[in-house]
Amino acid sequence: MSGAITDKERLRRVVFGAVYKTPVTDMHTHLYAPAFEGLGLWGVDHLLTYHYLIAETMRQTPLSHEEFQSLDRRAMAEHVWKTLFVDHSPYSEACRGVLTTLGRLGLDVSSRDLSAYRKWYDGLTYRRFVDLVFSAAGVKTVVMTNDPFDPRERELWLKKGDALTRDPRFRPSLRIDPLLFDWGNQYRVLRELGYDVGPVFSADDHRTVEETRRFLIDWGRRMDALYLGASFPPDFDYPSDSPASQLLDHCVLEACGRLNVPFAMMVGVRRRVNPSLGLAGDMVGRARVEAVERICARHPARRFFVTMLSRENQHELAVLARKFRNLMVFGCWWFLNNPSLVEEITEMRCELLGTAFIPQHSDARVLDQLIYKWDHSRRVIARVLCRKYEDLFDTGWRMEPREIERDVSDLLDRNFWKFVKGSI
Ligand code: FIX
Ligand code: ZN
Repeated sequence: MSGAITDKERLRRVVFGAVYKTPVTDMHTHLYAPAFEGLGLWGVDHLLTYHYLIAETMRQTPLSHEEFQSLDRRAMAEHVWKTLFVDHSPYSEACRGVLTTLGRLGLDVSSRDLSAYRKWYDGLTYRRFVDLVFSAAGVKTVVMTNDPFDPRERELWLKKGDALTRDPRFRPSLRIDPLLFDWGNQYRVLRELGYDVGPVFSADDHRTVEETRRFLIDWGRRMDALYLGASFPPDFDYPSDSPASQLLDHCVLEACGRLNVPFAMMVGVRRRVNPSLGLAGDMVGRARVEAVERICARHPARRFFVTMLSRENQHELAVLARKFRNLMVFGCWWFLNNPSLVEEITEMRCELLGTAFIPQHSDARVLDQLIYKWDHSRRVIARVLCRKYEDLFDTGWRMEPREIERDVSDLLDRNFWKFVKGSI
């Protein structure tokens, strides 16, 4: 091989270069395109009031949850800043992320001057900031989490339609947790939208089944959704008599087939174990990998993106992916998105799955976060891949840079698109 890499120093440079320069497709975020009129969050005050930081602040502040929640956004941000950054060292992942982001935006992190950071954003528009952040983060596409059960978002889709999907950097997904887990309330939304469904979901109620399928297909098409998705509690079982299991079998997976899109399962979240914390009140629990196994086995023609929230589920999930080619493992989700766990999980996935997985998504809620979430993840992924390629090098195998670049492009971008399209 003429251009083969013949020393480990060059090998490491090629690996880090490939990981840092490959444009990313970020397959799960809570970001919004500029057309979503103010739903998109950005700026240092939203960075500081990210729910991860609220959870950490509530462990160190004398304020009650209620007192903290009564503050306005600026006051909340100032309180988080004082509590987590001034009164204590900000070495938690979410704190460090704020500083990585500010530094990468060119701000003097050592100044600790929050008012100067705020001032820097003056005069910027969200639209202009999107250009800046996508370039700084090396992200080419993000997938949004689009929820037709959110009244504000539903109204925008009904009013603006495909005007919401014109920015190719923001691609929609159709999120359906409320349908699966709150039918008793959410069936009314479907009725308001003209779908003739009943107050109780039953597979024997053929009208409700048909109309629910029609709703999913209509909204999947309206959004041009790349996938349908939902999160699941640790005790989710499949198949079962639960409405969620019945809806999957009779409506959701049918709709995915008609739309020819995957279904994304995010498994292992226990919602609002501490309701007073709001979004920060969710918890992790070890889930049943057997439920994922059975849904992949029973629906071989369907494709499933799966991420699990519990560290204890990661090895089982990676082994399961060796059994089912219609299962694509993705991301180090939420409480796993910390360098020590990203490293452990990514190394295990490389050893079990080679290049056939998607190592990360950002789950960003604030646009600026794309910068740190991908900076921190690239650093770890590059470190792990270096070890894997060095081990390979020690066998006598020799690689060209283009082969490493190919592998990294698969991991950070192409595996997602090939799985969406059904070509792997
Ligand atoms: O279900 C989800 O999409 C979770 O990612 C969110 O509920 C969670 O709040 C989050 O943003 C975690 O990073
Ligand atoms: Zn999410």
